[in-house]
Amino acid sequence: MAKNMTLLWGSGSPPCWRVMIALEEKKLQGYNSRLLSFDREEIKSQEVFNINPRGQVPSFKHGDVIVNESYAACFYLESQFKSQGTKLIPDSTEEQALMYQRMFEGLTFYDKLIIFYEYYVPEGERLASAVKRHKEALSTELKLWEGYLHKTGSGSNLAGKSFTLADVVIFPTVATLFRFGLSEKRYPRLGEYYALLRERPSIKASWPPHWLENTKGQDTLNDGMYLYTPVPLAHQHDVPTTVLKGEDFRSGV
Ligand SMILES: N[C@@H](CCC(=O)N[C@@H](CS)C(=O)NCC(=O)O)C(=O)O
Repeated sequence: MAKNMTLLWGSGSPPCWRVMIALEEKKLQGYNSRLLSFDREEIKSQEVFNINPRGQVPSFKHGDVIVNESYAACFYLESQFKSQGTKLIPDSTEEQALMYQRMFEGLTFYDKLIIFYEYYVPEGERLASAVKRHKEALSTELKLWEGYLHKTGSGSNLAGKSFTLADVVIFPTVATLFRFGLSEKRYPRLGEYYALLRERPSIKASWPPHWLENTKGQDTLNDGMYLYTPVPLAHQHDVPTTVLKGEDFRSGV
């Protein structure tokens, strides 16, 4: 039981999900889990600022130790609980090197999630040409990851045979893409990886609750460039809008 740990988190947030998977893998269930909505009153509340001066989630505390950045929290949990639960940093030189490489590439991958464009870019500043460029960049990025998974081989994890921190931090990005309609036909290796890992107990246990409530995702990336608009409360990552229409946006990523 991890009663001296507190995690403030939001449903469907990939950075929060990373920390939740790490906690599950390290057998740290029983932590004080606080699900917040992305409404200003909750996400910018004193409760969040007391832990995270950025007013963001994840906000994570272990005793008096605060580690908010999702990657930092995952590394911290692995190093503090090395011999507990799953060993998330492999011993083999090759696997370890590949794990670090993929983990940090994972940040670039996450940055390319065009589905959050509207969340981050105010209405008056959105440009059709920028969406097109972002879409192309995502497509190029996805091809890279298809290639990586092709190389590691069918049924393997991102850094090889073991489940590692690379999977902890990158799986939420992959799952988010499929939730938003990424085509398994177009990206079969990513589809296989997603299907394999979504059955993993740590991942099932931490599955975003609003995805469970509403099992149908969106076609954002599949049949057109429907962009994301934030809405209040727990369903914030799942509302389709058709703000930018036109031929440029009718093809999938
Ligand atoms: N670099 C941070 C990113 C955290 C982050 O962007 N959190 C988002 C949720 S996915 C958030 O709290 N957004 C609300 C806001 O910034 O107001 C990490 O990896 O932990």
